[in-house]
Amino acid sequence: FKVEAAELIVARLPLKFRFETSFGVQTEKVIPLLILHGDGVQGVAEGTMERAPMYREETITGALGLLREVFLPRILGRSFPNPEALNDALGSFRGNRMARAMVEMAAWDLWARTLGVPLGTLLGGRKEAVEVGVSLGIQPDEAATVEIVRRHVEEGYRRIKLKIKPGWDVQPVRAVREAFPDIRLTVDANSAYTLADAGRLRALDDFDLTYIEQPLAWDDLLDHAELARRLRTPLCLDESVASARDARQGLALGAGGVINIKVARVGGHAEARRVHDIAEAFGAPVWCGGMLESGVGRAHNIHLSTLPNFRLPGDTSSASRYWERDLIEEPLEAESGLMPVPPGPGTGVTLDRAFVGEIAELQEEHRV
Ligand code: OSB
Ligand code: MG
Repeated sequence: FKVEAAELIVARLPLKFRFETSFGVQTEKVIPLLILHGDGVQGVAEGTMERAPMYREETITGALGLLREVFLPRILGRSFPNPEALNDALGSFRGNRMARAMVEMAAWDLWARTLGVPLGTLLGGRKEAVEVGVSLGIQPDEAATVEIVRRHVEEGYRRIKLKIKPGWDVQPVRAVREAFPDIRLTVDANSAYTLADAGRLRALDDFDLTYIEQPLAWDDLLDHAELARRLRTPLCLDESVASARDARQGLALGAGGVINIKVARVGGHAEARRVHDIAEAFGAPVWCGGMLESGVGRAHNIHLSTLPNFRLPGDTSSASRYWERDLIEEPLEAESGLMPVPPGPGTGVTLDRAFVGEIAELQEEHRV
């Protein structure tokens, strides 16, 4: 496929809900998009970095500069046999995996559309629908937590994940477990604890959680391994796995028994598949995380989730939960906790150019 031109867009969408996590409150999403134009087809990807480096170290401003000045000049006007060759052309630049993933993921979509094949099929996936759960932000109190869980359990989500932070952990988990003894329940701390909190975290062992997601520092593996030895509940790594090597070392250390794969966090689909394969070799299940993406990023996530070791429900819940209006034309709605894989070539979804044009705060075209 040939990369003839690229478009960079930044759109903003208000969230339907207030999303509170251990690192703050979010009420809108700033969404960077990259469109790569080939011969009569285009590939689209979404950046999952945010304005501020809260989740990991990357930022939207940094990614835009890097794309303009370094990544796009290396690929514009060139032809590549496949997305991995394009990724190689980005050289051995360090870090910045989310920025790099924008290029790599758009290239996968472009290539799959060139070949007329669904992205998931090209990655080696087989499912026609994937199991999904939901990630629920911190609520004002126990009653509100039980209520919002009830709504999502009734909608059929196959796993409920509660955000926790020090001072708000055992209380919501106990309340939800008492109300719903049989649901698949997990928690996500987004790195809010340290090893000194091991006693507090051990109290969570009483509630039959499937895993505790990223309790310790975003760049730590060793302390997670120590914590894992002190708890019965498995740990799930999110922030701390930025590569297949991190996954191998984390699993070898016993830092986690489960991995949340976010395709952009690890630098794209090829690296995500390597993380998937390594986890499979260790007998560890993976699931597909999310970053409150628009339909563009969510479609990529759904296709990736069709690989066989995605054995636990992902975070890609229905688009209508997040937005009044999505950036794509197709609805991405789960039915009884099953999210259909959008059919057709590539990601199977179409950017709503008119709507994106209306809400874009930046739109630029790059060509050689
Ligand atoms: O830790 O998984 C996380 C959202 C933004 C940043 C980090 C995380 C999340 C979520 C939301 O949990 C998942 C989603 O609904 O997309
Ligand atoms: Mg997480």
